[in-house]
Amino acid sequence: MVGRSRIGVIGTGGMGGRHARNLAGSIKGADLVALMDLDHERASALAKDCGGARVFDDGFALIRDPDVDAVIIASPDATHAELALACLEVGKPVLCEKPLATDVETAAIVAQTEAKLGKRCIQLGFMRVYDPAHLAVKEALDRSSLGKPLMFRGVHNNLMPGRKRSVADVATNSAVHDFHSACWLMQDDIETVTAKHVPASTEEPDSCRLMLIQLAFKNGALGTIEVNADSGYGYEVTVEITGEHGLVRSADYAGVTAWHSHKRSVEIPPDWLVRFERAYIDELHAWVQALKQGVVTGPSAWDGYRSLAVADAAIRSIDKGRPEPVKTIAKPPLYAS
Ligand code: ISE
Repeated sequence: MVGRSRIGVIGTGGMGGRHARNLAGSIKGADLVALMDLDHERASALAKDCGGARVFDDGFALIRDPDVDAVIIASPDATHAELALACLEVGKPVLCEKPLATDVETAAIVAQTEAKLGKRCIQLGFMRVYDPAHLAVKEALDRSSLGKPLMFRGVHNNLMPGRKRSVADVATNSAVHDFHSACWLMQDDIETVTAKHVPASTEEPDSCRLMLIQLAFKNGALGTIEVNADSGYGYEVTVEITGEHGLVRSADYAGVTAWHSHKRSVEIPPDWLVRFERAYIDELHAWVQALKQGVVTGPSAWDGYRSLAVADAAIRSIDKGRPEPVKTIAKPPLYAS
């Protein structure tokens, strides 16, 4: 793709709206040319805000449109896989928000379909790999002064008052970020998962307020991940890696510290859009630059599938009350590197 890339965004809620505004604002080399949402009014208002993109009522029509070069999928989770498959069908590059699918079997179909094409089209929206705080941890690990990584700790605190969440939703919609971060930073796959949860209410045992997940990596390293569906105070994501010679922890959110009425307070973000504001811009900039080179370089459909395979093991572990193996298909050669 040589000239400016013409991007269509499917889904104009929080995430899709952010991608659209970023595209229309600070991303060089690309233009927002199309938007799709079942909420036509919301999509039209966003199009007006973003300089007049065309508005579609059908995501598949947007994907097939000859004046759309590449697609961002930011619609509800359950639509991601079929829309990604439609992009593969017409060979259009796609930045697909996580999760790749809402179940591991469907995610496998998407990854295998792309693998059969023999060319990467899909990038997954695991934006933490573009987050300065996570990158600083990665760089510290790459300097290898810490020695061999032995333990991963992830804390993922959401703030979603009043939103009832199930075990499957927390595992496939939220924890997939942490599973991907763990594999990315530890440079290894997860072999076994032991998960437990605190229900949001005792009358609904499948509801999930908090999930605690223990990981056993293939190389013998360990991990723990806490996912809190509603922290009650704010939105925070931290990672910490223990190595043979020390440990590295991600820096806290660099918010404002305020002194007032005999108190000192530090700003804590309300959600991921604020906490990862920089990461979303850098993710989109990197994706667009790769489009111009005719390649896809960020997290892959295999990363999306693998994180759902871990989520599936966590769901089975909670259901059966025991450690569960991570079951995956054979890794296609397309994802070998
Ligand atoms: C949301 O969809 C995201 O992707 C956020 O990054 C994550 O923190 C949140 O739990 C998800 O619901």
